[in-house]
Amino acid sequence: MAAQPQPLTPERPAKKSAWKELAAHYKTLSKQHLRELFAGDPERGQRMAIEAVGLYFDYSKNRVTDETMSLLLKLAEESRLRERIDAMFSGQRINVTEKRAVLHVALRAPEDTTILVDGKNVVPEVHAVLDRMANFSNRVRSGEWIGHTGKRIRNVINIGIGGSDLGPVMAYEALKHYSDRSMTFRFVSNVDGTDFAEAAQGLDAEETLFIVSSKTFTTLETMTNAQTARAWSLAGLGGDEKSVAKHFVAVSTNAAEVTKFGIDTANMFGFWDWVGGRYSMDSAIGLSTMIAVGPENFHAMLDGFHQMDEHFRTVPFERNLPVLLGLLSLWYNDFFGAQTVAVLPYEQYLKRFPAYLQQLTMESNGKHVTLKGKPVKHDTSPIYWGEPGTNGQHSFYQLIHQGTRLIPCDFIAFAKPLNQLGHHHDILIANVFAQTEALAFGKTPEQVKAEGTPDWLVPHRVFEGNRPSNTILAHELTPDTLGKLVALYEHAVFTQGVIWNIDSFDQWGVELGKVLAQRIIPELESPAEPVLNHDSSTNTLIRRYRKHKES
Ligand code: G6Q
Repeated sequence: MAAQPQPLTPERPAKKSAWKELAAHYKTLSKQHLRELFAGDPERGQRMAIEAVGLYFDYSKNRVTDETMSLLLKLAEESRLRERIDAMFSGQRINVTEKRAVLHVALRAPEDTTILVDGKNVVPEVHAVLDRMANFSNRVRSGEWIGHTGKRIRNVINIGIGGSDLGPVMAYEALKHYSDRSMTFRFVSNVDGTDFAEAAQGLDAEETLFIVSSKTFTTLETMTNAQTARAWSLAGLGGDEKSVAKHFVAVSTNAAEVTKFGIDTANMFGFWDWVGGRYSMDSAIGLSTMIAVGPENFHAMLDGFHQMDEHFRTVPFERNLPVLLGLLSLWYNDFFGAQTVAVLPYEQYLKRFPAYLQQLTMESNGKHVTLKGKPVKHDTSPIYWGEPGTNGQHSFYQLIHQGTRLIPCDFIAFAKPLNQLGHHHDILIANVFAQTEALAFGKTPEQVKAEGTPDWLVPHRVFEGNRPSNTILAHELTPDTLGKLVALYEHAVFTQGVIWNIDSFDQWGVELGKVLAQRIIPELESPAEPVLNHDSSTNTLIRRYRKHKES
């Protein structure tokens, strides 16, 4: 058996000197209020902000000093982050438990780049697939690709789950402004039949194309939905099996299973085992995105990704956006004990961005053992959550402002609106700035009293402040900016994974889910009463469900 690959940083993070220094530093720093930090440092708002690849990143409203930042950067150095970045970009098998290279960066590498996996340059293959995708997308968009009965395709339904769904949905919603409005795009992920039923609702099978997106092409939910789609499509097309070739295409790494399903491999768009599901929205998994916005916009998005990749790969850590974003969130997670991070895009088109980030961050860094398989002695990924502003302000922001938990927030905003309506945008952006200001500085009892508030009400109206946030400000939500934003978080996740010394690229917890239900399905469906060997709770629930089914 091949020897287990040796991690590059065998040491536990907590044993690093920077970690110990940060722990000591936390004791004094945590007593300081952002009000004092700003008052004592008039340049703070300018100094603790950087602009790179078109993103302005203001981290001054974090509970950090220059000393904190240099200790965090020292931690990155001691974790040999630079070496690990180089290892990823050069195609080393840094996904140690699956013994795979991790090369989503190759998906957006320009054509003349060389990235070797087992001695073979993978970039030409990437571009070959992109060219095929562009050709296909153009044919669908122009009406040249026609359905079985000669009608043009007006509806596209992507069937996939997890990484084969969240990226496509998020990107479609994010780039809707750039999409072909004469076409309808829908996404089916859940095995709950309602998802398919609602997606197909009102659509004409003659005008509907299904993209079955599954890296493995064995995922229970996707295969169940794909079979249902096949039956639905056939029913609407007079049952002619030949129609499948015109109404189904596949995105997968598994040609054998695609063929078994009845999709011609000529209509299959491939990718590679070095692309993780949650890192695949810019691979062929993005086919629905490309059909929606066109190849040119898709390439602009790839270019945005690539600009951030190059920034991450080459720029010194103290000016490196993903490194800083990753370190700041680690600071709260591991030293302040913060459990969560709120991602708050003030951009309606980014409404699915928090859901997308939940998978990216938590599936990557929700790990309990180190690269060597030893239990970690520190917290790994925080819980990511969020909603677009200003909606969240009228619900959960109460807890962020006045609750008992520390919730670091990432505010994301764009200077230029995509839909200029009256002065909506000034109001929107005023809210971003007001929120971060209020979170940082709060409102003292003296200020509340000065407003004429009766004494008994004062405590209720006090805002402690000292609640940290980042502000990411970009010019406009374009395909290129979207690529940069996604790559920003991808590499922030990478930075954290390196410091935590975990494998950010496997997902054994998800694999378990893929097999768990298989045992119970026949017990729910068998006509004869099954012999059940679960615990007493599960056995009772199964029997109760069977009774309901009969009634
Ligand atoms: C992502 C995960 C997971 C995966 C889905 C779908 O990193 O591995 O979310 O994307 O389980 O898998 P398939 O694409 O193989 O259907």
